[in-house]
Amino acid sequence: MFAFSIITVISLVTAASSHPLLQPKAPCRPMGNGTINIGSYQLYPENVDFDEQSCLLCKFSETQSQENLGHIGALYNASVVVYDPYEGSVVSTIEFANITRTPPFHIGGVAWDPYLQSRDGKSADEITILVDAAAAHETAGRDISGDNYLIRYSPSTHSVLWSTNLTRTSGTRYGGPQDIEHDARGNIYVLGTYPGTIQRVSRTGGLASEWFVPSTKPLDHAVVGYTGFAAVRDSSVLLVTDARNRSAEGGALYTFDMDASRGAPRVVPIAYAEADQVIRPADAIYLPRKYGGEVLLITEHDAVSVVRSRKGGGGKGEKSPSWRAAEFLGRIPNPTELASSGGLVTAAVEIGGRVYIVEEWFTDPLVPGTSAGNRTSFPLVDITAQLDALVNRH
Ligand SMILES: *[C@@H]1O[C@H](CO)[C@@H](O)[C@H](O)[C@H]1NC(C)=O
Ligand SMILES: *[C@@H]1O[C@H](CO)[C@@H](O)[C@H](O)[C@H]1NC(C)=O
Ligand SMILES: *[C@@H]1O[C@H](CO)[C@@H](O)[C@H](O)[C@H]1NC(C)=O
Ligand SMILES: *[C@@H]1O[C@H](CO)[C@@H](O)[C@H](O)[C@H]1NC(C)=O
Ligand SMILES: *[C@@H]1O[C@H](CO)[C@@H](O)[C@H](O)[C@H]1NC(C)=O
Ligand SMILES: CC(=O)N[C@H]1CO[C@H](CO)[C@@H](O)[C@@H]1O
Repeated sequence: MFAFSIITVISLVTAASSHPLLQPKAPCRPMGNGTINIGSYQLYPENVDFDEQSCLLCKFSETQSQENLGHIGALYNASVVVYDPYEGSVVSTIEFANITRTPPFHIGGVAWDPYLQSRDGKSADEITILVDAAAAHETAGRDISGDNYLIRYSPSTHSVLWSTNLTRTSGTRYGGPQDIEHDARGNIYVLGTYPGTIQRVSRTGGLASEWFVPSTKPLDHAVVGYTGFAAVRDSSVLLVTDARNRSAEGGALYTFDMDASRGAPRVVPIAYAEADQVIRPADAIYLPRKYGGEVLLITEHDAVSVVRSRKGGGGKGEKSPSWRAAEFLGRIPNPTELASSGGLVTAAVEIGGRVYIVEEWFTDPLVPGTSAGNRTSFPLVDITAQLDALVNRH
């Protein structure tokens, strides 16, 4: 498992939202079908988020990392590209002084906060950005040196609202933050992969608290644990994938209750139609809005696994899926032509009713003197038809 990073998820709204103010001004226009090719030199996207307020895509870019041992001080191109999927054009690129193209930094995730109340009749729009030290992802957690930061950014004023140093809380005990989520109460959650931790930060910034850290002493950070998380909109359910399954090959799925003062994982048993099936979480996970938080996409680099929450056990009138148990619906493979060129599936995103997978190339040689390889076009592959077929077949 090398150099994977991130993934973030942010666009789910249940049909019967209890927060009318949180609804977008108007639903984003439906997208036409087919792959979207984003023309942007050295974009190397890791993480994509669709902003329902502006209907723009916040595209996160980070350098692919060089695998050359002994050359870990590789160059980085950590920026956030704002992309208009309807016009098919890059709107702007957000760069951060002393972070963009500055070792050791990656940008580990970008997430639009879906819970901001509108102020003065104007919709508020803020995004949370995770800046992480690259070494952890290049060494599968053996080297967790370097600082990690959370940045709160306002796209409307083009300014950094605050930033906080996550390493002040984690120290040298655990590392590899790579995903962000928000809850309705104004908390930001940061997932760490080595060996699987969750920090919590207030929407107004300040020092991160340790919301979940395994009780194992000493902690072994040379272990690949949590890979991605996804919060069910308007619910306290936070889904977390783990690369480990202590009883079998493959990974595991957990829920956490975001109303709790401390996080506690609870296994989500998954029913498989065939005995040898298992999820293999490798990167981001995603709950497409069109399925109301009931269908989860788990990216596995060579494919996307699709699982669904089983009905029942939700209590409180079951407004949102409980995720107390799940069923495996199937797997959508990465298209062969992309897989054979080295493309790996790292994230998924819904835009205007269609669902896409994000392709990353981790092993392209760097263009000398810059932070990334020479690609100029990056596909978002439309998997809507395959996904609908899997969901409707079962
Ligand atoms: C995609 O769009 C084309 C042209 O609008 C249409 O003919 C085709 O049926 C669509 N395919 C799917 C799978 O929606
Ligand atoms: C960036 O780093 C340089 C050199 O350390 C420093 O002088 C400058 O103030 C920093 N800029 C910001 C925006 O932090
Ligand atoms: C961030 O926190 C770490 C751990 O406390 C510390 O070593 C580092 O200097 C801090 N970074 C900055 C810029 O203060
Ligand atoms: C690990 O996999 C086995 C077999 O597929 C399954 O029964 C078990 O629930 C899984 N454990 C976790 C924690 O998901
Ligand atoms: C891009 O890089 C690859 C691998 O280094 C190389 O084979 C290819 O010719 C390059 N393409 C361009 C347009 O420079
Ligand atoms: C997406 C992005 O930020 N691309 C930039 C990466 O950095 C190079 C300079 O090294 C720019 O030319 C790219 O536009």
